Order: sequence, then structure tokens, then C-alpha cells
Amino acid sequence: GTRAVCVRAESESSEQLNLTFFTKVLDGMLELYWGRTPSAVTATQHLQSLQPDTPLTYDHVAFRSFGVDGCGISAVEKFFLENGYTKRDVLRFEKKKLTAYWYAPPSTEGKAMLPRVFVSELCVDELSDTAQKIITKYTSQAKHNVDHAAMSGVLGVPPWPTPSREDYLQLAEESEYAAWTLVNGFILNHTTISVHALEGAVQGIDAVNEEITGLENVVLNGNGKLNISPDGLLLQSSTTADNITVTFAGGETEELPGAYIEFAERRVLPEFAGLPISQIAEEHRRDGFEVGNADKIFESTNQGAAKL
Ligand code: OOG
Ligand code: NI
Repeated sequence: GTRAVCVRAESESSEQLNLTFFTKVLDGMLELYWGRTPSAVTATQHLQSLQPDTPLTYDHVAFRSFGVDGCGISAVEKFFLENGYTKRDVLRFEKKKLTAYWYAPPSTEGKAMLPRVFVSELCVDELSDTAQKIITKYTSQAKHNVDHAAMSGVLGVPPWPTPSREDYLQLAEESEYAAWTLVNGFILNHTTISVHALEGAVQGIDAVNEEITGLENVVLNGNGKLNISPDGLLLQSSTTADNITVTFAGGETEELPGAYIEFAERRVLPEFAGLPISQIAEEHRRDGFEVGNADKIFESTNQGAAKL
């Protein structure tokens, strides 16, 4: 059946030529991501070494944004909608003041599947006046760039000016998500490996977590506690983000959380439980996302004990 495939694997077939530019842009974002996330490279290389002849598959990629001044979901989704993605369910996170949507990839007609996309935005108007003022000081200067969110993601340059350390620190007191987004913009926040598509000796998300724990700099978020949807069919885990060196507007530098990697196991839906395993394809498995799981996964970029 169809399965998500590594977006690096360029197809040469003419039917997929219209996806070439799209996959190259995605590759550009991933290139930057791998460079900034050595623990994700370590984890994926290890899993890849267990199935040397079959590329790992990507379940989804994810972005963050500010829901103000056109710097929110509408900016990030544009590139994906224009490339055949379909906007699906909304997810709401009351406490974190976030809204998110996920996007289903276009059909590639039995060929390699593209990853789903998860885009969240901070509901800026729900924050304190102080936080709103800080955020809009930057987002109000991004207006000409938000049409080019994908470019921002490939370059790793936010569409707004470089923040001051003072603004960053103040924002971090109210929202870790806000602080992360101010510094990172529309960079790839994480990518997710499809656990159910693994073909090596390691089967199931518990085995994956066990396998990568202890690899250099690989640390599981939430002490390795698995996130399980109420229906029991979507199981997710993530690592804690690698630090990156951030340079603030005044030239000060600081080590702050950048990107992380996630693992997702989508189990077969009850109505397809009787299908022989050889016939099970992605569409027979639990689709979409889960608020309870996502709420914990967002915390993969928290500064934890080192919270400023
Ligand atoms: C996204 C967290 C949620 C998922 O798969 O539910 C998520 C983020 O950290 O921006 O990745
Ligand atoms: Ni995710």
C-alpha cells in the first residue's frame, strides 16, 4: 500500500514533476533542521541503520506562528494549500492559548506519500498587554514578508526583525511558545518518524523509545511518558529540543531550545482490523492529531529547570 516516504527521495517520474519544486523547498527546510538538530540526526541514523534498504518515512512536519498581523496560520499554510494540501481539523489549546490545524497531503496516486503538516498559532489577543506589545512590535514589521513564509522556513530567518534579549526574556515569562516563535519564526519546529512504517527489528513506539534512549544527546520529553489518544490508536513521543546559539539584536548570544524530533505510531482502525497485514495501507490507520498528545509535545522546547 501507500506509505509516507522520505521527502529527500526525489521522484524522476513525469507524474510527479509538479511536486519537484515543492519537495525541494521541503528538503531545504529539512536541511536546515538536520543541521540544527544533531540529536535528531543521531536518532534517525540509528533507526535507518536497522533497515538499511528502506528509507524512513515521515508522518508530519510542524510549524509555529503568531496569530496577529498576518503572521499566523494563514501565512504558513499558504505554500501547502497551493501545493495540493487539504486543511483538516482544528485543535484548540486553552491553557497555552494556541490554535492549530493539520493538513492532509495531496494524493500521489499510489506513489510515495508526502508528510502531513501541523501548523499552530499563538492567540496573541489573549495574552497580557505587555506580551501583545512586544509581539506586535515585531510582527507589525513583517507585513511585506509574510507572503514568503516558505522562504523564511528555508532560510531560517524570521520574517520580523531580530528580537532584543530583553523582549525575549520578558515574553518567555508568559509563554514559552511565544518566546520560541519570536526567535525562530517559521523554521521547521520538528519532523516526525512514522513508527508503524518501520521495517527493521524494532517494532512499536515503546521499542523505538527504548532503542534511542541512551544515544548521544537524545533525551525523551516528559521523562519518556508516551502520549496516547483516548481511542488508543495514536501514540506519540518526542525528544527534548537541541539547543542552538541565538544572537539577539544587541549582539548578545545565548543557548536556547531549537528543534526536536517526534515519533508517531498510527494503529489500524477497528473497521480494518480484519485486513491481512500485507494489505494495510496508511488510509487504514488512525489519521489526524490529538489535543491531549499535542499539549505535551509542545513542551519539547520548554527550557524546563533552566526557565528564565
Ligand atoms: C507542535 C506540538 C504538537 C503533534 O504532533 O501533536 C505536535 C509544536 O511543538 O509546535 O507536534
Ligand atoms: Ni508533531
